Amino acid sequence: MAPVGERERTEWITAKAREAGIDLCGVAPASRFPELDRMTEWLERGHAGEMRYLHDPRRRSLDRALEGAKSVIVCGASYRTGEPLSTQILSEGDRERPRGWISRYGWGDDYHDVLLPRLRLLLDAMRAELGDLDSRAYVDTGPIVERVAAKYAGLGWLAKNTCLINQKWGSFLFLGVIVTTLAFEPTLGPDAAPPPDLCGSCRRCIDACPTGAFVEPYVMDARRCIAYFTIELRGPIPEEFRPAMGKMVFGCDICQDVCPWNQKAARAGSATLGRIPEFLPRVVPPPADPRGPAPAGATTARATASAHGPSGAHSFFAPELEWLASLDEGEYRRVFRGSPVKRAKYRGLVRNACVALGNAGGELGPEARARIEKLLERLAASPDDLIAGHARWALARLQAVS
Ligand code: B12
Ligand code: SF4
Ligand code: SF4
Repeated sequence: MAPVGERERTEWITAKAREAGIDLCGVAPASRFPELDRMTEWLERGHAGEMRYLHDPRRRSLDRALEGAKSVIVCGASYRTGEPLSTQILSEGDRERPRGWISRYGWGDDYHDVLLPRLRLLLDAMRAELGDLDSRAYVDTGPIVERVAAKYAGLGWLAKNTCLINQKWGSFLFLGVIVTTLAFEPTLGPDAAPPPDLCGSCRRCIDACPTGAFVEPYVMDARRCIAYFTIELRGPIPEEFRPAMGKMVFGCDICQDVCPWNQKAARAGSATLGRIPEFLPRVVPPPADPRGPAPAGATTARATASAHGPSGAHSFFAPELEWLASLDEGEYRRVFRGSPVKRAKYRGLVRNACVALGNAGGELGPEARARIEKLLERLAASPDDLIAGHARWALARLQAVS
């Protein structure tokens, strides 16, 4: 029987989401959220950097995103796997094979490709059971500030590191939304307040951010964030920030890794591990021998706990920096097909790997240093100015710490 009342619809969609493998689901009314009133000032201060799409005026209220919108269904999928945190791994260093850090959210398959089909399953079920309504599903791609919607759907609080944190699951959550003209009962009920802010007096994320990206608690200047530099920025990374980037080659997890709520979720063990296997770190088989059988296709195996895959294979978990810096464009495409890392583009990723190699100087043994200098000299002669410039910077930095 089709769910008729607003409350029944909400119970029904929440159960459907669970069936689709989604860890969290809630419904918010498509009303004006007070956080969005701060958006204009945030943009005027220039905090969005080159992310022009954030200026889209539809992002400031849900009814501008979809005319007649009544509800927004928000889904959260955990991407927390059993692997250690960046703060545990990178401090160890590796004299012979320095390793970089791909942010946890980039280890597995592209979350858009994993979450959107699940949201579309919900959309199909809604159309079949509730009639032909105007609804749209988005994961990042729509003019919606998903974390704000998630707060009012009861999924968590907007924390000082600007992430949405759920008390049980922590913040390693991907969010996706369905905006619809059909009314569902809000999960929090008509008068209930959203989940309380549990940051309290803590400020670990603010103090740990290596580039000082939080201009005040709850406010990020994206132009100082390593995730922005390594993923969104297409040109050169400002030199003043390069040393502080350490060995981050795609995104950054520090302000989440130091958060007690993620550490608490980790201590809870398997109860808070995500249910979606596509988010486990990929392992890339070595390129096929040109004299051998057909080339290996997209990445297949997954590494669950180790930094290394089978012999000759590379894991996305703490990958070798020399491997990343020496990829050619064809190999880059093979390795990162269907991965979030492809957003950085080839030249962006090699740029990032050069910076990380420059920052690895202090820990290198003599053989590794000689090999890396040779690699950077080759990249410094690249016809691509972006790669060549960052390779030259890395060489100079290595020499400065010798
Ligand atoms: C642009 C963007 C980025 C940018 C900017 C980040 C940012 N803080 O906005 C960059 C590239 C830096 C980035 C980084 C990351 N991102 Co991102 N990103 C987005 C995107 C596409 C839009 C977010 C947005 O609209 N930002 C605009 C600003 C205005 O939002 P805001 O920071 O929340 O700003 C508000 C506050 O400053 C507040 N405010 C202003 N003044 C004051 C004062 C006080 C006192 C208070 C209380 C508040 C306040 O008002 C502002 C307006 O609402 C969303 C997807 C989506 N469509 O929502 C994903 C999204 C937010 N990102 C996500 C992820 C996973 C990441 C990374 C973890 C990836 C990584 N590891 O590198 C990092 C996390 C870094 C961090 N600490 O936020 C997830 C977050 C999930 C979660 N649990 O929160 C999202 C939702 C993607 C998804 N679909 O899952 N991201
Ligand atoms: S992602 Fe890294 S650089 Fe960006 S705010 Fe968090 S700690 Fe700072
Ligand atoms: S580290 Fe502390 S202040 Fe930062 S988000 Fe976590 S609880 Fe909040």
